[in-house]
Amino acid sequence: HFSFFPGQPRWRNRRLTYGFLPENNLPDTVKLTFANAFNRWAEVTPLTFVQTEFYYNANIKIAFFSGDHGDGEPFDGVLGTLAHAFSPPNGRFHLDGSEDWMVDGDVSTSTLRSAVDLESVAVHEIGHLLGLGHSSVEESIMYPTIASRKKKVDLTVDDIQGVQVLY
Ligand code: TQI
Ligand code: ZN
Ligand code: ZN
Repeated sequence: HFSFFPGQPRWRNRRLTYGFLPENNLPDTVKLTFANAFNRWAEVTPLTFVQTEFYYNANIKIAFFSGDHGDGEPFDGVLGTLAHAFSPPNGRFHLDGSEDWMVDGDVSTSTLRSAVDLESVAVHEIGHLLGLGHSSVEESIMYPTIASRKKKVDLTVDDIQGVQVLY
């Protein structure tokens, strides 16, 4: 079953902007992966997600960092913590730059056993950004474990019911 953060925080506006840390210089394939992940949630809510070039003014700020990056939750290198996102209306969405991120159409990392599917992690973290906690339903996107290399991007009834309580 789905859960929320204490106090059930949620966004008050339906149009949310997201931006990428300029220094990360992300390729279009990676940006498209995030756009696809946002779309999965947009399809089942009244929310729309719009990319903005103005990272510092965006509602949701997406950045890849390695190790200590100044928010008290340092990343730990390969595997372990992959990413973290904060509850509304914080909007910080950080990913561990030390992972071997797997992106559709990118063959360079596909043979590494530690590779982690970027879209799967993004769909999960966006759930947190929107106000969802973890779910006890094993098939759900918000269940707190995922096999590395596995692709898990389809929202389940549990995820949809949870997010529709908020929006
Ligand atoms: N990051 C944890 C997560 O997103 C961070 C975390 C732990 C957390 N407890 C939390 C965030 C409570 C919000 C509320 O769950 S992670 C998975 C999964 C991680 C884990 O790097 O361990 C995914 C990131 F679900 F597979 F375990 C993405 Cl998909
Ligand atoms: Zn962080
Ligand atoms: Zn989680």
